[in-house]
Amino acid sequence: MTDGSKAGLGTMITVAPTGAESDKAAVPALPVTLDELVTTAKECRAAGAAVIHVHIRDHEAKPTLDLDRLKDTVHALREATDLIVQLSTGGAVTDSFERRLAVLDAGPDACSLTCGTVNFGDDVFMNPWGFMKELYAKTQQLGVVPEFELFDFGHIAALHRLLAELGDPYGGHVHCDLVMGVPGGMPGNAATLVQAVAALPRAATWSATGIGRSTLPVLFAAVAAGGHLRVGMEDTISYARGRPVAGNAELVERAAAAAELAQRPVMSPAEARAMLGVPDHH
Ligand code: KMH
Ligand code: ZN
Repeated sequence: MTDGSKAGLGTMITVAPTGAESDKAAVPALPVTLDELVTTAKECRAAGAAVIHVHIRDHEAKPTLDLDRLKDTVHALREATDLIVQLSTGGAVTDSFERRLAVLDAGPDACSLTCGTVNFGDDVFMNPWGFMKELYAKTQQLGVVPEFELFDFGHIAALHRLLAELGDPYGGHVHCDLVMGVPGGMPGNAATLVQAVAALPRAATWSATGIGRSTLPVLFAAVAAGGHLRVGMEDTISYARGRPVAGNAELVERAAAAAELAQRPVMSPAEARAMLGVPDHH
């Protein structure tokens, strides 16, 4: 079981505003330009987010890992907000390992690090052991704080192995994100969440996100179990049955309201930095 010693502080909300899967044409509210991303980031900060998990798009709104664009994005988000900037190293399922490793050269505060391969709808999200190890070692060398993305129970076993072989992350603290309800990964429900949390490294903190229809069950289960929250249009584009998400901020507002009701109100970015061991680059 996690010891929960840092979980009592409040609720850290991460917003994942864009992702690599939705099409701008089909989802007009999706932030895809740098301006749209910065505007979303400011709105989500005001609504209670402390961390932003970033995927970027090119001039045609297609997913890209272009290094110059990533650097500009990190810079612009730091200028406009005090959010912790977490770049995705998952990218899109079509991105090469080389490009995904190079994401860290953009100098983010933090990055995602998925702890194993998983079926991803009709695709496969590839994260073999050798790649995981290389990516983790690079986070340690460059001083980027990883968030361990766990889509399935085998990923939790791989995380234990990674920590045993390569030691603590930069910043000295293990923070995990349970990504639940991906077709091919663990289901998004309360019983699965409780089992997954019980299997995490002892001193780890954790957040959870439920994809699509599992968004609300996972959100409420995570709040009840003392976890942190990730929300955003990367993970769901429906606010309610038949009602598309109007913007990321309303998803953050809903998560913040749930945290407030549970009497674990949202953490500021500064509080989240202290919990995660993320230095302030401002
Ligand atoms: N887009 C998914 C294939 C991450 O950001 O690290 C991978 C993903 C995970 O979104
Ligand atoms: Zn992502």
